[in-house]
Amino acid sequence: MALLNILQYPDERLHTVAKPVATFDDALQKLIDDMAETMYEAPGIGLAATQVNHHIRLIVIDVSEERNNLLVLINPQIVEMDGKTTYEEGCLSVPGIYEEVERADHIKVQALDRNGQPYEISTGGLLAICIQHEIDHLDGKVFVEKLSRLKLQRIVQKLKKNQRKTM
Ligand code: GNR
Ligand code: NI
Repeated sequence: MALLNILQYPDERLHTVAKPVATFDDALQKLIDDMAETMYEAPGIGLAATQVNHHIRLIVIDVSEERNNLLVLINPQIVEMDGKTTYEEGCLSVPGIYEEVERADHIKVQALDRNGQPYEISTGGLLAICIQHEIDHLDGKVFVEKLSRLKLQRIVQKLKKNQRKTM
C-alpha cells in the first residue's frame, strides 16, 4: 500500500472530467487500496480518484465513526434526488476551508463495487452529501465553486498564501 499525493485547489487538473472504469484489473485493486489508505490517513470521509490525479470514475468513502466501513463506488450514477439540505463542507483538496453548501437531502445511487458487481444505495444524511461531493470531483467540480465569486476569490487568495508558506 502507498499514500498518494492529493492535488490542491486551484490545481487545474481538478477540473478534468473522469472517464468510466472499463477494466477491473490488479492495477485498479491497488489504486482502490492506496486511495483508501490515503483517505484514512488524511483523515477524510471520502476521496475521488480525480484528487489523486487518476481521471477515472472511482470513489472511496467511509462515513462510519469506527472507520471500518469502506464503500467503493465505481461509475456511480445518481438516479433519484429528493429534498434539500445544507451542510458545512470541507475538502482534502481545499485544506482549512469550510463553507455551507446546498445539496439534495436523499439520493438513490447505482454503482459498481470493486469486482464490477452492480449495487444500489438509497441514503440521506452525511453519506448522501459525501457521495454528491465526490461525484462532483469526477465531473471536475470542487465545492468552493458553488459559492459566490467574491467568496471564491477570497478563498483562492488564502490558499495561495498558505501554499507559499508551506513550500
Ligand atoms: O473529508 C471530507 N469531509 C467532508 C465533509 C463535508 C462534506 C464533504 C466532505 S468530503 C471530504 C473529503 C474530500 O475532500 N473528498 O473529496
Ligand atoms: Ni473533496
